[in-house]
Amino acid sequence: MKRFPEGFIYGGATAAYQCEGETLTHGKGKVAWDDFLAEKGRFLGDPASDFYNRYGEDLELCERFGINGIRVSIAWSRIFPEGAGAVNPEGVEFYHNVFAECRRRGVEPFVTLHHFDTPAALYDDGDFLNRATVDAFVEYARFCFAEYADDVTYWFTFNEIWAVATNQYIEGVWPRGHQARLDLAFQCEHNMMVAHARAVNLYKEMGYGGKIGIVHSLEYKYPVDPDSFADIAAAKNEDVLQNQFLLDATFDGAYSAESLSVAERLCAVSGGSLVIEPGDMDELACAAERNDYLGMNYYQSRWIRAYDGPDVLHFNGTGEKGTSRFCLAGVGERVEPDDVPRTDWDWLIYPKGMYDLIMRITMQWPNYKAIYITENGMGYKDELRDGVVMDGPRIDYIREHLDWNLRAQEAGANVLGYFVWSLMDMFSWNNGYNKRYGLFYVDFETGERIPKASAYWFAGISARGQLD
Ligand code: BGP
Repeated sequence: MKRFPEGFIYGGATAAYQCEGETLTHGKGKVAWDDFLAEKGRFLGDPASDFYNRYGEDLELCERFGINGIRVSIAWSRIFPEGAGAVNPEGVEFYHNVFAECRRRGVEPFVTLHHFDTPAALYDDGDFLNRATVDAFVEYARFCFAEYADDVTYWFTFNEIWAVATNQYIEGVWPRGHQARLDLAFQCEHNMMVAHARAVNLYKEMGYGGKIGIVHSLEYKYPVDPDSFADIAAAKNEDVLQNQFLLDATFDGAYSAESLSVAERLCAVSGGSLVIEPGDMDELACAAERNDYLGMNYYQSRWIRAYDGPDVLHFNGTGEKGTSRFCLAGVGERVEPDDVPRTDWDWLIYPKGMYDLIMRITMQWPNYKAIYITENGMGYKDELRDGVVMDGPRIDYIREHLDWNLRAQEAGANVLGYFVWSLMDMFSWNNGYNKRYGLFYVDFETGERIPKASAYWFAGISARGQLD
């Protein structure tokens, strides 16, 4: 019998664009997704889960099911419709109301400032490749820190810089995406890390009493053949791209010689180079000891082998198992081992990878202070039959990850909470509405919420404080 520590957060995660709906109403400014999705014509960001109108119901469900923490993000363009300048008072008020309801229900809000939804005006000008977006982000952060100082104790600056970098500049599946531009991917990562550091430094220098950190999306990168130097090097390329470059910046405030040499080599593959502006490294260095925690999103790990061919990138956005390809010139090729199960979207189910990553962080960046697992969960084609959803595979997935999580805690890691992705079914960026993750089923026609079997199971874990 394994017990979670006192005060552990049994959370549910959401993100503004994926749950709120009301994408172009109540004074909200546009984001790039609005037109992009409309042009593609497969699905839209409306109605999502209609959280904008139903957050009261969702928080009531949290209270009833022992979910004592919720990840929400603030939609930047609800506050500043143009990204900067005029404020939309209705948007500001909305989040005050959400946070007040959280308090009433005893659900701690963990609030992210940016979850893939840069205001369109800034996105169109280059998103975070343009340093003007960095400046605008810091001003938006300044506004939120002051406005919600009494409402919010736990802040995160960004959700998953890696996802932005890969989807916009490597896989090219997000609005106006490019493919295989490793130089742009690294530049995006660096610039967003500077924005993070500036926001953290601002928060601490203003003397606010809460806590702040960042959410990274991490995957362990194993070489296919652990005895092959070429495979080890390929796995390291991906590791630097996704994990190490960002974690160095976060906790060392500097890039290690290894990360820099991989980054420079890979930028050169795309014909570019990494630009570090004067003052950037000072900001990073100053913020490195000021992070209060790391948010870690973990879904899967990867097996990589050496690869000499041209770029071959195919993203499985439809749930047709076995259609993914990720072979990147200069980096490596992802291979799916036969003995590792995968979801219909080719996501490898490998709970031990979470343990390996947590333990690596405790050893390589021992100043991490604390970790929250800010997302973990399973996308599944849930079916509502006779009013119930029996999502056994999701329960197994969460149980196994919680088990490895507890093993990491027993080995000395300081993990303070775990948020299931997702609290309720939501809109999925590349997959729309048939890839469901929620503890609560959402009927997207009516907005009705129905607790799945996993919600009852998770409530039991929370009530007993242990995994059985
Ligand atoms: C994470 C994102 C979430 C969510 C999740 C599931 O990377 O932070 O926003 O979307 O992945 O991804 P997907 O919906 O693509 O299956």
